[in-house]
Amino acid sequence: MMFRSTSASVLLLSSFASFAYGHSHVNDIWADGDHYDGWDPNAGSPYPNNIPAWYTTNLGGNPLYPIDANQPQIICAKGGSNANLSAPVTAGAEIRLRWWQVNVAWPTSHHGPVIDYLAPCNGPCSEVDMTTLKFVKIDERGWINNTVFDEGYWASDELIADDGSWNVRIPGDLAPGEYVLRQEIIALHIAFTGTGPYSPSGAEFYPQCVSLKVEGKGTKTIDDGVQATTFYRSDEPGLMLNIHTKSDHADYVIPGPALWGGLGSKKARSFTT
Ligand SMILES: *[C@@H]1O[C@H](CO)[C@@H](O)[C@H](O)[C@H]1NC(C)=O
Ligand SMILES: *[C@@H]1O[C@H](CO)[C@@H](O)[C@H](O)[C@H]1NC(C)=O
Ligand SMILES: [Cu+2]
Repeated sequence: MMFRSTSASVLLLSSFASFAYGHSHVNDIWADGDHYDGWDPNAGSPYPNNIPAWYTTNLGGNPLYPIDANQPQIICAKGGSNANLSAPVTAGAEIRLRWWQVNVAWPTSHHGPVIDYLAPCNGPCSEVDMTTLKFVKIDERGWINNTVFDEGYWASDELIADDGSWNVRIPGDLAPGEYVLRQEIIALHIAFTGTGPYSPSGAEFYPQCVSLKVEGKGTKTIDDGVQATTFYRSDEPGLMLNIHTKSDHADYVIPGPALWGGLGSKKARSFTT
């Protein structure tokens, strides 16, 4: 979250300024009982060659904004490039990603939805050209209820309550093969701003790609995916709103395509290995 306080809402904006460092990376990944390190662009150490988290140059934890929504950086974050390892996971199992900043979990101020997408690599994900990836949305969760915060309780708050982590289930009937999982938090705390780099809004996108090798006896292939650069319209209602005016956002529409193949919004609530 890097911004200049140029709008009339200087007071409100400055109250978020203390979070201006590093809250955009997945630090841990669990799949089929194995733990993998994530990639922290701020750590100062070389990118490890044996992790499934895609490389990014997202120094400082800078988010992407609606002006980036139709640009290649929305696919797998700024400077995104392929991970060498695809983590084995059984179709039907849960993957758990933990979002982390320097010493704490995701910042409470950054309320918003958590969304998961999946794209087949049609070969090794380590070699796929990310601009050819066609994703389907396999999970989404947005506003939950009007408790706890003035802005209400959101998927991001559930993530914080679960040790900064978010679980997503790989569809049980998915055909074996290598896939890119793209998990994304969209923070809406300054989505009401609409000037300069935040034009038309200050919604913040935090995508992270993870390469997976799905195993099992499933037969369902993903043939109807779309490119990540077409997920969002920069001025859509789910990106242009002021969440601070009320705690009831029952009318909130999660951005992006419809859930794949009639999947319901059924995020797993607990993680067991
Ligand atoms: C992947 O492995 C190859 C061969 O070992 C290496 O040259 C390349 O730099 C690695 N890529 C990353 C992103 O680590
Ligand atoms: C609001 O959602 C939270 C998190 O899921 C839950 O713990 C709480 O019971 C819910 N409150 C109401 C009134 O539904
Ligand atoms: Cu931020």
